[in-house]
Amino acid sequence: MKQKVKGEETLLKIENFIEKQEPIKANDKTYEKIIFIYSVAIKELLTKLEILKDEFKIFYDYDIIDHIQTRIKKPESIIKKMQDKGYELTYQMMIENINDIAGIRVICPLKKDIFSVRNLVEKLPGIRLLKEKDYVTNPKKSGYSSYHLIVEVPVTLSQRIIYVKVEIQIRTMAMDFWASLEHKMKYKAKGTITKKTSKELIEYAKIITKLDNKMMLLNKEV
Ligand code: 0O2
Repeated sequence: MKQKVKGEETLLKIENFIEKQEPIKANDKTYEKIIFIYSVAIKELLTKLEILKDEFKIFYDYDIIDHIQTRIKKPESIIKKMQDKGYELTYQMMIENINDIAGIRVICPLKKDIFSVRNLVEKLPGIRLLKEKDYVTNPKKSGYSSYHLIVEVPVTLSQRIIYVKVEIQIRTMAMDFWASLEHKMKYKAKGTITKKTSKELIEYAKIITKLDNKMMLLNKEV
């Protein structure tokens, strides 16, 4: 199991910083401090991923990553997710259970690049891989396809190093096109899209999978 050396802590363990049962209040000082630490974790990881992207371009003349997006989950989305999962609305429960407060999305040209990026992330010094879900090999019922990693990133502050969870979603440009539109549609329809629309979306996800496979073969031929 993961061993922490002296001077390292997880975000949860910080005494006098987050009181165990303190309720979440978006925009209070505790919230601001926690989100600051998540945003530093994103910066640290983004830099490492951008270096990988540029290294492949310059050394191997290969675009392994097309682009990278980052986001911090909005307080209302955090609270909704916690309510949906039945968690008590405390900072402790938030940090312990919501793994995608800090999110990085890596968009790759080809499907095979997803697995290469996953392997490169696993080898990044200092980064600890906690959990992974391969929705590329096994897409979700909705048709959703992406590779998810939950990693811990060391955030170096003046007095200590804190390990912070970040979710990395790795997908192709085609998968990203589908997922972004599907997410918007579902959000706009407030989760009440018709069976017909759902079926169509699943059908289009299958087309995207075929397209990704064909593009990979074509690229190999070229
Ligand atoms: P948003 O707005 O993107 O933040 P975990 O607790 O980590 O084990 P979790 O987070 O409950 O698991 O579920 P999972 O399957 O890992 O998915 C988390 C995120 O994947 C979602 O975050 C979406 O970003 C994306 N996702 C999962 N399923 C779908 C889907 O069917 N369609 C689309 N478009 N995206 C999906 P949020 O919090 O739902 O949303």
